[in-house]
Amino acid sequence: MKLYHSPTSPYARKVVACAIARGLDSQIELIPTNPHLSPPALLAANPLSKIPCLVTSDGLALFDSPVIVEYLDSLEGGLPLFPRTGGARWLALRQQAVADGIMDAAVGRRGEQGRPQEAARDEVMARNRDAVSRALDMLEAEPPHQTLDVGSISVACALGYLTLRFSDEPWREGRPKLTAWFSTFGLNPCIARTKPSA
Ligand SMILES: N[C@@H](CCC(=O)N[C@@H](CS)C(=O)NCC(=O)O)C(=O)O
Repeated sequence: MKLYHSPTSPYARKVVACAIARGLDSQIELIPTNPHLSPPALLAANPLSKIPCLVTSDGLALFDSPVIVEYLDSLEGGLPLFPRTGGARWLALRQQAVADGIMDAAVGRRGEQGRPQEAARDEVMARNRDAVSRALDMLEAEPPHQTLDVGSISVACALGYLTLRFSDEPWREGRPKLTAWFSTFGLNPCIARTKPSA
């Protein structure tokens, strides 16, 4: 399998972390990719020019990250990352959704950083900042379990991205439970081995 990838993309990190957690990472070749340059190989696989994009061993191109991690979960491997039934399943899926929402808002803000001020856009960026703050408060009220699943891995990747790109807006402030959760959860090899550096 081939994965169009960048080490600083939180979505790509989620995919690689899930692959490591399932013992599938050795089957995946990482293709370093800058999606903003729209490289032809990526466009041929994903017309949206976004990473991550996984090309399976059958040649099927899969995106976006929730689809890829569900595909990885369907392969023979270690423990399943999608709880099959019951409350644990919906909680894990909701955590993935909250984490992906944090990534969407934070990646959007990051893309706009350094551009000239413009009122309408600044308003959207402020909404993104507030959405992240509220989502973090939700996670503080109910942090994920230490169990490895798609929800906890996604949350860790979202927090890792905030740590990397928004060090001037420390998400840990006023969120002791989430901070403690992240410190312990971050010791898992799938999270420790995928930690991004600027
Ligand atoms: N919902 C997608 C989001 C992927 C995404 O936005 N990736 C960014 C990199 S962090 C990207 O490829 N951006 C390129 C672009 O927007 O043109 C997923 O979960 O995979």
